Amino acid sequence: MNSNELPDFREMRALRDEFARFLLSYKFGSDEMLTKINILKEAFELTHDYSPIEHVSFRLKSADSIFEKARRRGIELSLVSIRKNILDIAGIRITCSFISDAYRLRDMLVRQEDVTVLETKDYIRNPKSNGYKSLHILLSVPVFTLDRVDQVPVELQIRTIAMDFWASLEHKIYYKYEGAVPERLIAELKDAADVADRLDRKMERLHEEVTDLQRTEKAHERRSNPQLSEELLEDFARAMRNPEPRP
Ligand code: 0O2
Repeated sequence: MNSNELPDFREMRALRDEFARFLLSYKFGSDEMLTKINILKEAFELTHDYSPIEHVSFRLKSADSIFEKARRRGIELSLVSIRKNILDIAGIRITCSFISDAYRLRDMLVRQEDVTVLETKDYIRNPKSNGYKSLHILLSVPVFTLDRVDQVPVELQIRTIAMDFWASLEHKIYYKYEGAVPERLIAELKDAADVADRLDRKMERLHEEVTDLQRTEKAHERRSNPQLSEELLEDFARAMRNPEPRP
């Protein structure tokens, strides 16, 4: 390597390090959100023996797709401008069992004090024309680093298993045809989205029915054996007051 090439190489390394630091703040923001989501999941499982969250995934946009989006939108190719204008660099996708869970989860997350909602796109109530459904919430969370606090934007996509199944397949087809999907496939995909929607609604109804049944059974149990729960509570209180000595 001659002396003329050395500064370029150093410059490139500096740029690469700067970009890695830039991305790191988005990872930290996602970590904050993922912790919140995990806490809700565990708290739910403990309290209700059930969790509305089936699956959580996270991705940072690749450098290529950040620059491609910047180019497509006419955004200046500087980190300052990208930070200001591209707000879906950090993305978290939550898959829920039921449509009502998606909204319940959204409510529980956005009411947290340190979470600021920047934008909501409700593609569940207002699906895209191709049939795409999902609840998108763009929010920001504070990230405390060595010498400052950054408000980091994170895009949340909350959807049901059926919506997720459809979107994954549609995404694959879209990429396979590089955006130029044949009309027949577009129509079939829209049809499949309607089937997925009917399945979601049916599952929601069944879920409500089972929940009502469980509630009635519990109330009946309590009525037919009122002492049982009191006795159990007394036993529990006694055990808490006088824990058995360790062997
Ligand atoms: P990836 O792979 O998730 O990173 P944009 O498309 O980002 O320029 P906008 O308004 O920011 O414009 O997009 P929007 O409507 O909020 O949706 C962005 C993301 O939602 C996409 O991210 C997809 O993940 C998902 N999405 C939106 N529409 C569709 C759709 O019709 N089909 C599927 N399968 N997914 C969709 P990215 O960055 O495109 O991709």
